[in-house]
Amino acid sequence: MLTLYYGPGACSMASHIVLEESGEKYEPRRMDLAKGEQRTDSYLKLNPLGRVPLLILDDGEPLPENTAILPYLGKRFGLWPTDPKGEAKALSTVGFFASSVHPAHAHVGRPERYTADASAHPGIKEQGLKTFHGHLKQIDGMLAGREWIGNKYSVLDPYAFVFYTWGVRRELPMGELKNYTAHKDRMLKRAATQRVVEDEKVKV
Ligand SMILES: N[C@@H](CCC(=O)N[C@@H](CS)C(=O)NCC(=O)O)C(=O)O
Repeated sequence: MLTLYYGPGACSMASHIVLEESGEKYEPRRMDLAKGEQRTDSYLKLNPLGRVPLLILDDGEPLPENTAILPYLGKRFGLWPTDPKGEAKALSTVGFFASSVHPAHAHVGRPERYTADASAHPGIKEQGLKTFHGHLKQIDGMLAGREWIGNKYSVLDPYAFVFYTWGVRRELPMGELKNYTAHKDRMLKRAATQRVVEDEKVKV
């Protein structure tokens, strides 16, 4: 059985939604990131990176990083393209989300990662928010004229949904992003998304 370590409202919500939707029995393990549970010795033994999500595979082996976890879950549950071009495009999107969109937001929430000089934090946060907003607009563009990020619903969609909720959290004018807002509404019609949003107490 799979186990997912997740933090409410964190990027792990993507894997949480996928697992919830899979119909497979799994063990959800909630982490209190604000309390620093991700830095306890017992957790660091499982994931020395000290982050969520962490997926524990059936044989007990830990797998960190969205870039690995989401394709793995997608392949397991039929939520990942099977043709080479479709798969390459999905990996391209996962790479963009994990290495551009997510770190832009980290500048807003974790400026101390980028400089020890606290007087520079407001500038880092401000620029991070602008960059993050720009990426959300790009995602809105990716969704123009389509229901889902790929040709059909896949693990990319819960991942995109996470960033929408972060835009709401940062009080960005998300309603202006019409395609992305319609995508968020489609996500919210899915029972698994509803259950996870309720469980993680996420504002959308
Ligand atoms: N590259 C990692 C980043 C994971 C990450 O930064 N997770 C955040 C939550 S969204 C976290 O665990 N933060 C806790 C911390 O930084 O202490 C991935 O995409 O899986």
